[in-house]
Amino acid sequence: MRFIHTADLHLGACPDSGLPWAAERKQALWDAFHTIIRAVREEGIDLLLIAGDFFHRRPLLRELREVNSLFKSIAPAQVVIIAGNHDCLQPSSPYASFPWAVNVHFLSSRTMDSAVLPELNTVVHGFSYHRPIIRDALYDHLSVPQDGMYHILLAHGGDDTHIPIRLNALAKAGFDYVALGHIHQPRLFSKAGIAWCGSPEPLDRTDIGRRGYIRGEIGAAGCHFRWVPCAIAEYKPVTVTVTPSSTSLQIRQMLESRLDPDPRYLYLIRLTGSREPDMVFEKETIRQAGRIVDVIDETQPAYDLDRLEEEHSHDLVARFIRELNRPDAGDLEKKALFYGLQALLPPDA
Ligand SMILES: [Mn+2]
Repeated sequence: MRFIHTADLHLGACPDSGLPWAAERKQALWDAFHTIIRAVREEGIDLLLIAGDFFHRRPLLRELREVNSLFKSIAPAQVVIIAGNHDCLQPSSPYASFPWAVNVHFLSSRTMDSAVLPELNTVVHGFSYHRPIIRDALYDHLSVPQDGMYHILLAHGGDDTHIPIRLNALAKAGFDYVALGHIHQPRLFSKAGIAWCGSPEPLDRTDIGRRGYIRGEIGAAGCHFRWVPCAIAEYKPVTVTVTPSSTSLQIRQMLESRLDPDPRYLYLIRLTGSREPDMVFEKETIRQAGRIVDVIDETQPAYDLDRLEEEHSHDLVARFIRELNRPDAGDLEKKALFYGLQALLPPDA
């Protein structure tokens, strides 16, 4: 029995909203779904598992019609879905009453339910979120019958406010495979047969690294699965160390030669090092170096402390510098020193 496990597609989300490529990013989430549907069709997949947060928020009726017609097109492959915290099943959601195709099994109950798939000798267990926050460890005390069928758990969560998950407890429950959603980075526990597949496309600038889905097989030899990359975009953090002579234009030119111009890469730039005390780096100038989602300035002002101490030998500034600029000063003291000097000194110091 061959399966594809996906989750956290967040259809309808708008990553990089306000940036010039935002429309492309929104479309990329739908493209990821189309890629998975194509993989099901072309690779002879029997079962498509969607472990929550299929939609970023309550789906629209027309969106459900859209996905349902694609699900219908991959029959006889079976599809099992649960709702996660983002697309949780509130009473007014069209999720609750949608007439799905016969090969689609939506586990809409708020308590453990199952989809029995006799043609695949498989039972998929799971339930849906009906509210965005669930603090109870609802997956901690499960066990499956030894009835000769394959048992899969479809589940969503893994942090304190979205069903805390203990891997040890899950591993003991006896599932052939546990298909998890909610965590956007892929995390595979091959021996335990448990995995978070991660989102197939990164959702925002904190979603660093590659994204994809899981393809697996359950048979007499047990369950084997691997992660398959499919994302169009990839967010990459880049740190730039500046010096007191650096300017915004220089940083932009340096980045132009350093960043891969392939539009799939989206960069998050972090500036570190020391700058002229009155230097303000212009983010818009730096951004022109490529597809840069943000520029975070963590530079420290390069004060000439000896000169300042001499010039201010009769006031608070010199005492402040002596107090904080000790050879054993840590990062916190250095920061306090820079912030303190910014506050104490007139703007043209
Ligand atoms: Mn989630």
